[in-house]
Amino acid sequence: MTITRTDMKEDLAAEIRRLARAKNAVILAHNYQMPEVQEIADHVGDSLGLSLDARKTSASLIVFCGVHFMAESARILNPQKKVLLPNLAAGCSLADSITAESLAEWKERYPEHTVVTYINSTAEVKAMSDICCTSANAVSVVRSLAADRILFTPDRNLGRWVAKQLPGKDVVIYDGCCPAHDVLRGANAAKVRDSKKGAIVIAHPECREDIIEMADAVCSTSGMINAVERFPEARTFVIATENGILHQLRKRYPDREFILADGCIGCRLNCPYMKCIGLEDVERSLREEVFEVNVGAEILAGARRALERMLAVHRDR
Ligand code: CIZ
Repeated sequence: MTITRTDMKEDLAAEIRRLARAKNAVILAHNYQMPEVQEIADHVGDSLGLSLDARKTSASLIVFCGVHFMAESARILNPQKKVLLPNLAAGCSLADSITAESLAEWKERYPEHTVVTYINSTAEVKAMSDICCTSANAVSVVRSLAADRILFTPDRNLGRWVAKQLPGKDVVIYDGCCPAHDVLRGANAAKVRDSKKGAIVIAHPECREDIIEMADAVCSTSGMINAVERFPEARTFVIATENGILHQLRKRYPDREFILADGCIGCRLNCPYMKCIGLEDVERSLREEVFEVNVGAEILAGARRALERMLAVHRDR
């Protein structure tokens, strides 16, 4: 009998599920993870959905298949639980574009402004912020604030999108970005769209303004999956975000065509950090209980306050 790569993957996936049951663990995976990792997860979603899943789980162990700040947020919302990140190399260029020092400098420049920080940031930066947001709730979070002067960090594209929708707010925007989104240009995406008659463009708000302007829908990754239903006549969708999302889109809508807005199979719309976790890492993570994500008490309390304020915007609705 020949043992194929598929057999090996299936064995590994079965072992992961066995370990997760034995250890009362929940596996959370972001929409950008590799398809085989999404398949073994209990929940797959965007930052907001996964934060909510992390908060309501009764599991004692959370294995977070995403990038570091996501596992850190799960830990902040569940300080009594053990949170594991299967590969410590899973960082985030956007989160690294702002530090506690650079935020302190911006806060000094804009002392009257309320600091709204995108969840794609370190715990230290969250702790220095008034409130957090995700791409799914950035507009409603800023709208909910009594303050009119906002310092939005760290993603400049998301900040511009929020500011455009809330003209009554004076939004100062920090200069960070996600390279996997910022690389895309409108001219490139328009060429892809025009090659398919009637194609609909769905974009993530981390994309540049020229992409946002041509998009038929702008949403978080989970919002993008749901947005397809708003266009029942459309057969082809041009997707402006990281290539990992294609797995959920094709699974949920097997009769539709999804193509990436850069026209190639994710060679540019690719986050190397999101792809550092493989099934072997998840299996080891569960077996050895590595790598535990910890946050110091003082920073945890500050970051939790900013995250809880964000979650309250949903509760209050
Ligand atoms: O999943 C998304 O939409 C991303 C990349 C961020 C978020 O805020 O959820």
